[in-house]
Amino acid sequence: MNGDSSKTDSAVKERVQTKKQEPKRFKVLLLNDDYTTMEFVMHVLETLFQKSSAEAYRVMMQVHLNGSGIAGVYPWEVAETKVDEVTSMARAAEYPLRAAIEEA
Ligand code: TYC
Repeated sequence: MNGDSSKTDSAVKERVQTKKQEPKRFKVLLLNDDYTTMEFVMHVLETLFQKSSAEAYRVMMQVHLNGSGIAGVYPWEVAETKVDEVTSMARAAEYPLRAAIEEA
């Protein structure tokens, strides 16, 4: 072995990031309205957010009673896609259901 390899090793180590940056996460919120049916909101939660029927009911009631509720938490691009999917599913069924994104 020669002394040069330890120099190389430390040169590499100096560039290693010691503090890991956690990727930001975003809440997809469903918003309450007076026209979308409870059944449709549960259907959205079960199909787009992989909720069990019990969990879908719980989230739907949270939205109905408090104005908004968390459908899921995702990286930014996934959250954006979920909002688009909620919007197009709602429009196709002619409901005014809306979703929003908030930093988690
Ligand atoms: N408030 C609606 C009703 O009484 C139900 C509802 C729940 C609508 C959740 C939207 O995100 C929503 N039919």
